[in-house]
Amino acid sequence: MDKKSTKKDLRPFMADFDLMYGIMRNPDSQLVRLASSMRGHYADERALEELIARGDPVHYEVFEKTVPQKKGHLQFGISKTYPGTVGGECFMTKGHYHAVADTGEVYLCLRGEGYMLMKLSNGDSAVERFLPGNMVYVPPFWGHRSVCTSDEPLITFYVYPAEAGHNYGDIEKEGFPVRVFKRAGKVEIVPNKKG
Ligand code: PAN
Ligand code: ZN
Repeated sequence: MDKKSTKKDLRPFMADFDLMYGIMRNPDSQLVRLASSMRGHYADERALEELIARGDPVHYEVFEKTVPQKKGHLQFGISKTYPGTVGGECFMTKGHYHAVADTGEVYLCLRGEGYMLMKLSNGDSAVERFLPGNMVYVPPFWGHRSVCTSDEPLITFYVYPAEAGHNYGDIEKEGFPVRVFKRAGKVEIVPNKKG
């Protein structure tokens, strides 16, 4: 390959997806969040500690191609949230606002089911359903968290402005206005006492 067409120069490139399984075959990075990285996020802290003691399972993974974190570029990847519950509460991502707050994001659901919980810092909130083929539009300024309610991983493909960054802000303390539980196969969305 010509030296000028290396990845470093960010020439056009290709990411290879298996849409059937929702896999990116050639990611540059993989982020893994275990139960032990989720302290403070679930309602039942004791159930989380028990889960950590029983083997600290993976809650979600994020696979990305590396692009410059600069205005003009687009960051994209696959987010994979595993099935499971913590005291009945469905496995979920931590959730964040974007550090550059006026940047949106799209999430296209490829496999599995769940919800995108969203909120504004003024107290407004929204919930959208993830089903294969559903695309959730997260407008600028909205904090967002994915929740898996299926018995298989919730897999989404996302794209956002590469300069956006992450701001975990009030989310660790406040959570989102609702929590998603699954008990005896039944999904329930309930108000969050903390949120
Ligand atoms: C995604 C998320 C990813 C993990 O890439 O970062 O799903 O979620 P947390 O960052 O909340 O742990 C995204 O929304 N980026 O903006
Ligand atoms: Zn985001």
